[in-house]
Amino acid sequence: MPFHDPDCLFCKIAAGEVPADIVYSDDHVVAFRDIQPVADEHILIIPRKHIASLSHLEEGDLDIAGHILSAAGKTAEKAGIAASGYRLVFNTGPDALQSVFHIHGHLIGGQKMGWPPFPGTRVQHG
Ligand code: DGP
Repeated sequence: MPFHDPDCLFCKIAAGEVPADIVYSDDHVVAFRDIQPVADEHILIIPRKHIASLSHLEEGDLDIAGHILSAAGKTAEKAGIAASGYRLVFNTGPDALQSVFHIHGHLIGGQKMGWPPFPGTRVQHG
């Protein structure tokens, strides 16, 4: 898989080819506001390297995973939600409704949230 996939929307955002409301960026990641926010604050954190999903992370990408997690706190700080709290969600695969196949953590906050995060009854196992 090449570092930059010319057909990938989030690769284009990382390269500055598609505009986005960028909150934080460094050599490894870019964090920008989601175009369809589900919370008062909703920011996507992506690696600059094209990786389709969490399931496609390889041993050699572990530093990238660390950079994404490390950027979450810095991004939350910049967005002013570090103290009030936030979630970092990685929709992965069809059940989770992943729609863009370039790893992205949804950093959501700016309001009180519920748990569990989905409506309906919890499935009982065992
Ligand atoms: P997911 O469904 O987990 O793959 O999330 C993809 C998110 O990407 C979704 O919440 C909407 C967001 N999104 C899609 N296209 C764009 C875009 O062009 N710009 C921005 N900022 N966000 C986008």
